[in-house]
Amino acid sequence: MDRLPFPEGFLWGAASSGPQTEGAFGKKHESIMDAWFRKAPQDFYDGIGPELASDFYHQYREDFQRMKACGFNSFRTSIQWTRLILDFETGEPDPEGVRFYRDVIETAKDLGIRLILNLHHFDLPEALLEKYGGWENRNCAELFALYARTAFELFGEDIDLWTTFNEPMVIAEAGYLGGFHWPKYRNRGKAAVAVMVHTALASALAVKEYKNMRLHGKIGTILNLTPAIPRSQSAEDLEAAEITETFFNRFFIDAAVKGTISEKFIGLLKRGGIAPMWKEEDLSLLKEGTVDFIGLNYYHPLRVKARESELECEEWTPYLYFEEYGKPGVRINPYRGWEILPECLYDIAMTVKNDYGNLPWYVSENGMGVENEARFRDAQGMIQDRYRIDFYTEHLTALHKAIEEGSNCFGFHAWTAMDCWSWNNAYKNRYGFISVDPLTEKRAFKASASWYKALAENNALILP
Ligand code: BGP
Repeated sequence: MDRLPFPEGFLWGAASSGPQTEGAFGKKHESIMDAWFRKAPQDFYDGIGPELASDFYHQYREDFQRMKACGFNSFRTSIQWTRLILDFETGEPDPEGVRFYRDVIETAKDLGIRLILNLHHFDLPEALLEKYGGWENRNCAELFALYARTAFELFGEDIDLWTTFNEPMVIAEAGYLGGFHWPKYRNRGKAAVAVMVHTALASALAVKEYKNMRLHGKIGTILNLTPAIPRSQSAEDLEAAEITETFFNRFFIDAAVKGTISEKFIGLLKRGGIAPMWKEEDLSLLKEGTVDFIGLNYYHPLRVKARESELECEEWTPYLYFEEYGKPGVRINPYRGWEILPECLYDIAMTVKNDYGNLPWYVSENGMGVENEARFRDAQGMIQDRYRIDFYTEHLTALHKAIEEGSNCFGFHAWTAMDCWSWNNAYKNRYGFISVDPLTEKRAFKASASWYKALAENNALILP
């Protein structure tokens, strides 16, 4: 048996988010996800929306006990802007939201679960989309900083790890390029760039607020670095991968860690005739708002190739320069359509070490979503999710290698603790250590729960 030890004090736990777990109970405002479901329920798998989610709003006390039983020493969730804030223009909090989050924080603390609080997980208030055009408008960055300040004032004494955004790239990509999240625009490259710039700025402004308040904790952001792998070593395919990296990966990590926008990114915009939509002053703000750490979500790589046919679209979009490449014969998770390639987690870890000053970082999401897990129930009714244990084992082995080689990783968070609602995929694919029946909201441990507990308690991966 091989024993792969992890650094002392390593964070073990899972991530989730407010909009995917709490349910809409008691919220005074709609997020864009709530509004999307109201306007187009047919977009959602099995017609299930975010109103109930996994009922964390009522069950969080028991849910934290369950997480403890999975060996968690930490957990990330997000505050919903639309729950905490009553008045978006002033940042005035809603007492009911304050009471809820205060109790969530206390409950986790009492059980010795370190809470990482995130401020934005795809859930912009619908009112700000309607009034300002959402993240396309710089004003939303200022309003986000007001909201962040309120959160720091309320909970800054109790929380020592904060993050500003989860996967801001997905906001631009899914909402303005790929058309699969609200507001469902396709190939609006210029708007996508505005969203990227303004979310990066919003994060920097929040970091700056936090640092000005001289609180005791640390603040970071959570990004998805989906490695771009070229189809071949031809100049054209290499360029396609380079552009994908520049646009989809490096923009946010450069902005958050170095406080810069790269020449390569600016060159790409120039090539598309897009004028930079930031002011000199914004570049200084990025510099003043660099993070203390980063969280990186990793699920799958993205294989790309040079375009083989011209893309027909009215506006500039980064998809003009590359297209996805489905390599035959690779391992795929068929339920999600995502390639399984654990060694990329090693590459990501080494990228942080080599290109970003070996900044402290952690794996903030990694996991495998599987459809219809009920078929894996054993005679006792427990879901035997061996595939999930194997998935994590392989990824943790790759991570361990990078840590051995000096990558400054301080934790691993699975996606996720309990099965949860996942945007338009709703409850299609299940990711949890704990199953949730979306009709009855009943919970049950899967086999992976006790496996994870042993992993966390040993602070080591034991390989058979
Ligand atoms: C990540 C998001 C999570 C979660 C996860 C799985 O990108 O940060 O919020 O949704 O993906 O997504 P899905 O359920 O769509 O497979």
